[in-house]
Amino acid sequence: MLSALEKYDPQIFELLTQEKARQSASIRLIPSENYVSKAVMQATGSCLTNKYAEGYPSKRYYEGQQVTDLIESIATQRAKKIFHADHANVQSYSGSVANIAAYASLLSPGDTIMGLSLPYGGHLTHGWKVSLTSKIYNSVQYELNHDTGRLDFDQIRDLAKKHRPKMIISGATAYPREIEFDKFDEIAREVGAYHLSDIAHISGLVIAGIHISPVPYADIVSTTTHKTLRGPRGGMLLCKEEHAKKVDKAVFPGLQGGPHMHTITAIAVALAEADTNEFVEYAKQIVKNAKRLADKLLESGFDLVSGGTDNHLLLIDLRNKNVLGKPVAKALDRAGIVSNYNTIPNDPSTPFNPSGLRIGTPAVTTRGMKEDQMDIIGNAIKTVVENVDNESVLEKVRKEMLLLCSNFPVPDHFIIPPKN
Ligand code: DSN
Repeated sequence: MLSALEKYDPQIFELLTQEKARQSASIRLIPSENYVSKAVMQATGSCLTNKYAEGYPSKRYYEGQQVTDLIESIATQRAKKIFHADHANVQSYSGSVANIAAYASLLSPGDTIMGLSLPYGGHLTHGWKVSLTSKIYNSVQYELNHDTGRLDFDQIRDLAKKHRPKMIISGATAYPREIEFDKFDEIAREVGAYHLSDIAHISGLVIAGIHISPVPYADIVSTTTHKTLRGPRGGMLLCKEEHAKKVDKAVFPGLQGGPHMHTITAIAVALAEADTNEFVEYAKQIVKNAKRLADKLLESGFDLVSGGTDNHLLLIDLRNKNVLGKPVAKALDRAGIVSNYNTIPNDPSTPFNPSGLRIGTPAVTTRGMKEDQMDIIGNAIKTVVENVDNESVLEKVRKEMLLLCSNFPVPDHFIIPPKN
């Protein structure tokens, strides 16, 4: 029987089928991507996409909120419980919007913010020069230590004392080590700054207790919901009670109109899934897999920024391989391994053709892969890096990856048992 989509729009149906096949037949190592459960997918594609709900539960500007109020309240309660937060706002459309809302809630235009520079692993919205955040606010950027590839708290403290930012941002998009949120907080208190912590990448690890949580320290915590947290694409803010009203006002009506209720519904489901022992085991395996992949790559002569990983991602410094990140990422893609090229600290090359490659293990771990499979993937990466222009070798690797994928099918069907 033809599905409605197949019947109505065969062209889009065909493209979706191709994308599903691509996701199934490739080893997806982009550390910010994952596969959601059937329950999350179902909630995302639900009738809640039809509903406007401007406002907050019991204070809406449209009628017909009998169900939406309940769903948003459940999502908020679950977020508060799982992160041990005073307050949660689940309406942000994305992590970027969540960060801008966090600024808007506590800062005025022209105030100084201080975040990790993008080429060192910070996010665009942490004040990088092409982002609106550096135009609205005066942006000061800290870097990683060039020798260790790690956060350098002496440098961060010196910069904070010099520039007296009103807000310091901790968190990153390409940092393989544990982030000492307590140290950030100490510096923020020293200079009288607010502390925003962006845990988009690691929120699933924080929930599972395998990365320190910033919630006890930071004034506001932002996260996306689709990376290690394994929910739909969305954003979320957590904060101390004293900032709750300001945060809510900044999200709506400050920045957004109607919240995406289908996404909020799916966030609620993802949070229930994350509140299980299965999820904790999953998160632990993500880190075990990343560490094993790191060991395998080090053994094969690769340089890793900071020498390894504590979390879900690795940053390969390709300079000793005499090849840049972009041709490697493209060759890997042809060989069935999907990654992204990335800058490394103090990169001698350009951001559009940098010296590094960023890989991570959340998606392959969802497929059920473990340490033995990381060895296979590590060997495949080595072969590809040494044969970037050799199409027959890449084709051989692609077949090996296809076999690996067929042994670990996409968890189209994975169901996390609900907690009783
Ligand atoms: N694009 C996200 C990532 O890949 O880390 C950050 O926004």
